[in-house]
Amino acid sequence: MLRRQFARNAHLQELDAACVLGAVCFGGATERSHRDPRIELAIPLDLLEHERACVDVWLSAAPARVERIAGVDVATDDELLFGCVLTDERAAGGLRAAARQAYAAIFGALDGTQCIHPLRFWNYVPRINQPLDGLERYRHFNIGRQEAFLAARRAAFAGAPAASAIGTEADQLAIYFLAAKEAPTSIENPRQISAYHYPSEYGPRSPTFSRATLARNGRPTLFISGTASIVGHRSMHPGDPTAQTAETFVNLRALVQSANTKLARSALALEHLVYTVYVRHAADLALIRRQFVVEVGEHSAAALNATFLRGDICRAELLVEIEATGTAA
Ligand code: 3EB
Repeated sequence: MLRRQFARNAHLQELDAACVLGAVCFGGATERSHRDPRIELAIPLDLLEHERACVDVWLSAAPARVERIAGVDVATDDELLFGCVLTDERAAGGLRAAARQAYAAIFGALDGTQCIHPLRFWNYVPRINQPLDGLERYRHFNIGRQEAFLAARRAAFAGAPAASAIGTEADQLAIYFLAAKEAPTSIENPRQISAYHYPSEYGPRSPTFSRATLARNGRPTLFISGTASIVGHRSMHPGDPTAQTAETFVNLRALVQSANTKLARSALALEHLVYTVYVRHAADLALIRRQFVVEVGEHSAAALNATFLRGDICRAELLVEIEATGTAA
């Protein structure tokens, strides 16, 4: 379902272009060496390791078609759907309204397709940690997002899709997502309070996401949400990027274990997942990468394919956030 490529030596010739739903580029524009992606989106975050842009290519099993519904670009083969929406905050009337409108448009679009069940949302939020009217901008985003889920009668608590929310320096709120015909199974982490039940000290409305989802279309695919050094609801190891990375992996391991329990076999392994690592301070890269390699193995597919990006994380004390995706063996 996901192919990760480094653009300058992408070898996507063997891919059937008709089955490419979308391509997401990090670290600059690509050279379009991949063939005719259905939707192409550039996320304005700097790559910390590779000189070449990195491209995540989302594939379906059958030929896809592209549509634009209510301002939302979608590509679908009727089993799986990739979509994205960019929202100008000023035009929307603020970040909270931008989040609400973006999600309302997405749900409106999904309601008109065969793929009504969102699996995974990626949220790139301009200046996520800055204050706005006495409240952190991330918390405004959470209000608008939850309002949209509730207004659309979508699961905003148990059963919510997986997600991540990362800060950018861009002007637009960028959201992309995958949805499917089959509803996914949501997975929570026994070490963490569900984010949708966070106490109000983290904002008036809780974040709307599950810790992971397991999609059952074809071979099961696990989508692990952005995962950080949080135990219960508290941030752990402030100021220590190595310990935060290690704690994050205790959480990731717990999620992979839960997924394997649901699948009733050990089909998913940490060292075979595809990771994106968001690093708050570029100067911490070496320490975070060293611990990452300790966790996944130096010569693993995971170490080879991981992408390290400079990005802001939604609590000021968090120095690293890690997301992962993997298809069951
Ligand atoms: C956390 O566990 C860290 O608001 O969509 C991770 C994944 C986080 C998703 C979101 C936020 C989000 O609370 C932050």
